[in-house]
Amino acid sequence: MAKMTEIAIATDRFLDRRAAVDWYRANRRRSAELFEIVAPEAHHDRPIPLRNPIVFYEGHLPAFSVNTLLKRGLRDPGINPPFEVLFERGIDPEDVSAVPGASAGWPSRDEIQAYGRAADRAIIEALETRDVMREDNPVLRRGLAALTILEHEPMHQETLRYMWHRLPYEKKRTPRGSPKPVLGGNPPAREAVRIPAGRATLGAKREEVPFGWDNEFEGHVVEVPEFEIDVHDVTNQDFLEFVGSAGYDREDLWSEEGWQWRVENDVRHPHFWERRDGEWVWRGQFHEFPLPPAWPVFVSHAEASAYARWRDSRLPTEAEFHRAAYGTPSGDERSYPWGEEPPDHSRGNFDFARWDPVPVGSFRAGASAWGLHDLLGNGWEWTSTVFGPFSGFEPMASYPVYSTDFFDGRHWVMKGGSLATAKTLLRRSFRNWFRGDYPYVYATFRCVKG
Ligand code: AVJ
Ligand code: FE
Repeated sequence: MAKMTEIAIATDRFLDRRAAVDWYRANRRRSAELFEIVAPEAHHDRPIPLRNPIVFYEGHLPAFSVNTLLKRGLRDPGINPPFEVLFERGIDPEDVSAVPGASAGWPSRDEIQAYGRAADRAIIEALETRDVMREDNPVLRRGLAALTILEHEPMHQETLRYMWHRLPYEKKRTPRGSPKPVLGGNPPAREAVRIPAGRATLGAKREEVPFGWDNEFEGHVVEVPEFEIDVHDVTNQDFLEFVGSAGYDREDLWSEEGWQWRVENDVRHPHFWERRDGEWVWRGQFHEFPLPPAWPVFVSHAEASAYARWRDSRLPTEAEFHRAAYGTPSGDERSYPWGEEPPDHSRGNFDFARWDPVPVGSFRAGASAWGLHDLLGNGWEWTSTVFGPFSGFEPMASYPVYSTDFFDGRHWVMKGGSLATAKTLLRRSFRNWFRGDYPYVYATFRCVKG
């Protein structure tokens, strides 16, 4: 697998302090811009009932960096210990009844921002001057804690974006210079390709990447039998057929939990869709559009699985996704679907270039060896693989609870990346996951047979 030059800020013995500080500052600037979008009075709102209110995240980002690099790594006392407990970790409850008490108890935004500024000064000083790379400390080995905080922040920039997506339009303002949406016309014809049996590498070897989250290790090779997979993600137009043929009323298409979620919440269409005067509209980040037929449909795992069954197919396994995305007819494997070159905006809709998706198949330069489109960007892709540890898994020293709590059989692996995924997270081994009934995230899917 090729070197990840874009983030080669650390080698076994050397951390490019300048690059680390630049990356940290760029992260903080992007987060600040995101918080500025939200109207002042809405910062204590909870746009997703299963997540903490917006203010939590403004505290969580600096507190996570303090907890991880300064306290766990450098064994400093911290900056504001009560904040470092309050803002330590987000929540992932099963249902709203398990969400801890409403807005009571959250500090003011001014206090949180003052904390953020103090944290930034201390983190930058540490990255510039302290011994943040030490072989004798597993938290600092190969710059682990520094790289953990540098990847954590962009990961939450995606959380913020899909959370903002749920805010009413009057509670946010469109940043100047935002690109115009590309609605497109009709989608390309539905098409599938046959992928012959062959090997796929999942995860990464610890020594082969500068950084990976714990669930990416150990890298290993699996044999994948032959299968047939969609060239494009399932589109709004495709999914409209499912809605039109009463897919939401047919219990036989749904898993037991999926059906329960559907009924209890009276789900009748994708969360991003709404009905207005007898027409479907798509609720974009800053505008509503007549349903763009060629955009990938964003749905929960439960909806994706029901649709796949309706089409007499199924979701790909994690291994099939790898084989389709990174495999080649010659048997070699690539670092990215298109080859070895690092991601840029000609390859897909990612790295915060847009607020909403674009039509499927918009990036010819992003196609895989088998001719599949949009494997990275535009929307994460649900798989049929339950999120679990690879053989050789060990909780990471810098943040041991990153994955383990989610190895509960109720979370599913998503691969690829969305419009709101930073390009630094687009490495082949990166794994994302959510509960099967989580409809808020920019997640789509494609169907497989065989
Ligand atoms: C990997 C996206 C599921 O948002 O819950 C952020 C990432 N973990 N802070 C999440 C995460 C701790 C996580 N996901
Ligand atoms: Fe976090």
